[in-house]
Amino acid sequence: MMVPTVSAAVLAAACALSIAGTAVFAAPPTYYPSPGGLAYPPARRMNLTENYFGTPVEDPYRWMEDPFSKETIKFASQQSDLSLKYLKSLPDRELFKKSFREINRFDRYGTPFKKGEYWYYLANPQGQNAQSILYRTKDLQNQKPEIFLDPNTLSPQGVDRVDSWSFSPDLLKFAYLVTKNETDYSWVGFVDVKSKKPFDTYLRYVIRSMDQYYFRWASDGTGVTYARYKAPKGLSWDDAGRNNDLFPYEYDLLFHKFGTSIETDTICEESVCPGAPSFAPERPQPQKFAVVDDGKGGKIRIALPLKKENVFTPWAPSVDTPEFDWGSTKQDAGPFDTTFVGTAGGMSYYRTDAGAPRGKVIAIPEAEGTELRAVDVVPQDKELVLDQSVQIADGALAVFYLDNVKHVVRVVKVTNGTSSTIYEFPQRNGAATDIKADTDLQTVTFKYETMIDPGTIYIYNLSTNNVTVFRKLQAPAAVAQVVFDQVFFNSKDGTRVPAFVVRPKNAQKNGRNPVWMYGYGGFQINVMPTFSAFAVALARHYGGIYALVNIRGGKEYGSPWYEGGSLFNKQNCFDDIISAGKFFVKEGWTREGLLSIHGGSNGGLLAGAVSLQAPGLIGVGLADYGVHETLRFTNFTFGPGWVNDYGRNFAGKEVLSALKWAPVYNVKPNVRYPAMLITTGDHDTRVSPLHSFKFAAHLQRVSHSVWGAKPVLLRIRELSGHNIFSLLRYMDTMTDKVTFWAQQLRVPYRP
Ligand SMILES: *[C@@H]1O[C@H](CO)[C@@H](O)[C@H](O)[C@H]1NC(C)=O
Ligand SMILES: *[C@@H]1O[C@H](CO)[C@@H](O)[C@H](O)[C@H]1NC(C)=O
Ligand SMILES: *[C@@H]1O[C@H](CO)[C@@H](O)[C@H](O)[C@H]1NC(C)=O
Ligand SMILES: *[C@@H]1O[C@H](CO)[C@@H](O)[C@H](O)[C@H]1NC(C)=O
Ligand SMILES: *[C@@H]1O[C@H](CO)[C@@H](O)[C@H](O)[C@H]1NC(C)=O
Ligand SMILES: CC(=O)N[C@H]1CO[C@H](CO)[C@@H](O)[C@@H]1O
Repeated sequence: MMVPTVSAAVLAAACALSIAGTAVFAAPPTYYPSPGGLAYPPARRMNLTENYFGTPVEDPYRWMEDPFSKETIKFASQQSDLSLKYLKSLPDRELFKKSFREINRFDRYGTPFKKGEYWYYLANPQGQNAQSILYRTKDLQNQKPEIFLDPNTLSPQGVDRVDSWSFSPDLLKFAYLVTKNETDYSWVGFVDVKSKKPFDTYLRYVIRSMDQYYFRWASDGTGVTYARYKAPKGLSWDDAGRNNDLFPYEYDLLFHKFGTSIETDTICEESVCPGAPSFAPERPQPQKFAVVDDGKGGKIRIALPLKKENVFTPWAPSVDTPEFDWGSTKQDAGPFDTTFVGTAGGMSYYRTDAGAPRGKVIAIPEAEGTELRAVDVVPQDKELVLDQSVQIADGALAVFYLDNVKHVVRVVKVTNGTSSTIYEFPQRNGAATDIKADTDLQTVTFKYETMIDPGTIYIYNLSTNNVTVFRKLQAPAAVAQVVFDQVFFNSKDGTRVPAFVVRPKNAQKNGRNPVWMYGYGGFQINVMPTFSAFAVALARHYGGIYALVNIRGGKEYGSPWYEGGSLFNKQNCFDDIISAGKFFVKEGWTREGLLSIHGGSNGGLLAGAVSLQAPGLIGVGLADYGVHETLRFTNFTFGPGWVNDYGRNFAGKEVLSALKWAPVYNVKPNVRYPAMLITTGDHDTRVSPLHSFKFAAHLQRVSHSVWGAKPVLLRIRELSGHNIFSLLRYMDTMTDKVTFWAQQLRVPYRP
């Protein structure tokens, strides 16, 4: 969940922007019929021009920002009918879908963890369930564990995924949090651990997080404290999420007493919330600061984040739909990214970038006072980037480094303020995922996978100082026909950028291979080489090359990699992936026009912007749930939390910088743009569908000014939002994309 960083005063300033009416209204383009007989629904243009710091900017489709207007609803439903009809008519759709399902047919497991006498873990037998099932067993070797909770029974199409959970301190009760129709609204249910029977009621409109900041058991066992969004106006619970009015910073902390109705849940005060955190989220926190070595002989003062328990995302995306974890669990990027690791021996450990662009672990005494002196316990490495760290015992941490975007896993012993490596995991060609540490057992469990190996789950045990294998996932047979590789190329400004590549073993450098590029590039999120059944299927059925490009904006090479791809440097993200495309052409793998770009959310913006900037190079743009309206984004749902990446729309230089690449404001007449499939969901509470609506309307309009324009489809998925966690729905949406892609690039299906 993105934490907003903009204060109310700042938002008010943003709203003071005036609407001027003086700019020249663009002449309507020449009228050519739409491609393939596609009759785009008409979209009214308003005469509306806004003046941003002296630059007039037209916004003719402003009316689409109102999700409740009849006009918007009609526009959306006509676009939806048009795109669905088109996509359903594509050949090979059923063939691909069937085969993709087969390629996904292998037993999936999450990493195990222990609570009381049971081990718990997720599994999706043969990948045939929409959602993984939570099993438990007293003996990990037992091949016939009992089902503890089956999310597939919770909603008709298995859309609703159990997202996180929490055991009561006495381990007798279990609460699980479910994302509702892929939105950011959740509900919570309760289970009696012993009998596995549900009890009490369901909580609604709950914030999608169960860390102790938002969810806590009453110490006397009588109820729970939880964070609840204001219910959206005019919508029933069943419809919640179908609008723009989820304001992530407007919520209450409530106490729910077991045995009572949620209608009587009370807003939390110290007196009514037994065992609740001693703070309510909206009240000011006692802020602690630490003084950290800046690495150059000086000191920096940093704010410390709240101490959170070893929070993990139990339903790790790598179990089911790796491509769709669009930064949902990452906190907003501050000037120095600092995260809590653990507490031991009177010290607290934090991972930070302060004074260490590649990251380090610092220790701070557990003392009173607000300005505490930190010591570096795991200093910055000369080359590797310290991605994350977890505590496994009083004096032991597991440290996950990045070596050119591949994980190096080490265990370090910490004594008297310094550390030494006691164990290094032998593999270093992939990604460590689904990491869980347990300081009682003194273990860390993780999965180690690559793009063509679904991975093996390991349990590292401090007392043996070695790993044992919990499960090895069996790769589908089709992986025998592909190779996995990493390449490096230079971007426009000379920066060396890596890309992971999955390609058919027999691919020749004959310029005839279609290339599918994927990127994200933002919010300090690293794109790791996790298993991709899709990359395998693409190679198998279309001879396609899948390239996961580690463009700037993530932290693949530490904090400078993020700074180099955000705010005034955002254009570097686009240049990086365009340079990747040129590299694949130059190397002889493909040719101009046979390349495509795909991304979601911030990566949807990438796909949109790059399709506009490199129309000859890119043949198809696939922009999912994208942020295309990067001038007015702070006005909608989670937008205020994104200003570190896109700029603040009340700050002159930042607006003028964003204006150069903002997709909605850069569609030009007389350009033959790539074929575009713009996907959004009617329940996207994170990035409102209006971003995609406006972008599609602009593209469809200018396509009438170009002879031979390519199709522009706006696909609006139903009961769908930003959190796609159902394996079956993931397969559906990838089938839409790949069949459109193949038709547009004229790539035949190979049975
Ligand atoms: C947000 O919406 C309000 C109401 O439509 C408008 O007055 C304001 O200018 C918008 N603010 C921004 C930053 O777009
Ligand atoms: C657009 O609005 C402005 C200001 O109200 C007006 O001067 C102009 O004539 C209008 N243009 C069109 C094409 O209606
Ligand atoms: C711990 O480190 C401090 C400072 O470096 C040193 O003075 C002290 O002797 C050390 N203690 C032990 C037990 O090594
Ligand atoms: C860790 O190793 C010790 C010593 O072999 C063993 O007793 C313990 O059960 C192991 N822990 C786990 C979680 O496997
Ligand atoms: C550690 O475990 C691995 C795999 O279980 C095994 O191959 C290796 O020999 C072990 N190493 C030691 C030092 O025991
Ligand atoms: C398809 C699906 O699962 N839809 C669900 C959306 O959310 C409502 C309210 O939770 C459920 O009733 C629907 O089943």
